[in-house]
Amino acid sequence: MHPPHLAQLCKDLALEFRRDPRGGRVASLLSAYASAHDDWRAWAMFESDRYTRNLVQKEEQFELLLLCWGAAHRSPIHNHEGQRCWMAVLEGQISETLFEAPRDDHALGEPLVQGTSRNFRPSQVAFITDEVALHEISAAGGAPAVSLHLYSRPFSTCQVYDRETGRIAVRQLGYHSVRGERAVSSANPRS
Ligand code: 2CO
Ligand code: FE2
Repeated sequence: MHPPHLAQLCKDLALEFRRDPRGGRVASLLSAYASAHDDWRAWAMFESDRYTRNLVQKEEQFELLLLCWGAAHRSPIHNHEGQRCWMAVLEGQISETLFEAPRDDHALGEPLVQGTSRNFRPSQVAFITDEVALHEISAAGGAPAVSLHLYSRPFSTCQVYDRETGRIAVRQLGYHSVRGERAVSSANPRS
């Protein structure tokens, strides 16, 4: 069973996407949850060698995940498959670095152009789409971190980019756990 406040958040998100498919109030719903509740702890699971993706809820309109980052864990530079991505920090600090997506074949073989970096603290919410940028996410401040990610709509693969050459690969996005249960076999992300 879902932890109660997390269950309520899922209901509120479903209602919000029915009201507004673009999710105008999603950031404030995530921030309000992050600042008031910690029942997500029951479903937070860490691994020593990579960040974990723990599924909270998947529906037609959205997918909600808990991501657990060890102090040294980092995502690859990646896109979001044309979907909207919100990220609320629950614990610790998360660093986000933006990169310009290579525009065409001319950019292949060239290093990616790095944009701004920003640290996010508990209850702060980041938002990104492919039109804005690619990003690289890591725990910051030398401590583990936990973040809540909302994708609309869900996606199960994404593109990852080599920083030096812009080379693109497809990455399968697996689950470390599903609704609090350790997934039997998972194509977990590796950085
Ligand atoms: N998009 C990455 C993932 O789902 C996490 S970085 O924040 O969007 O694994
Ligand atoms: Fe991401």
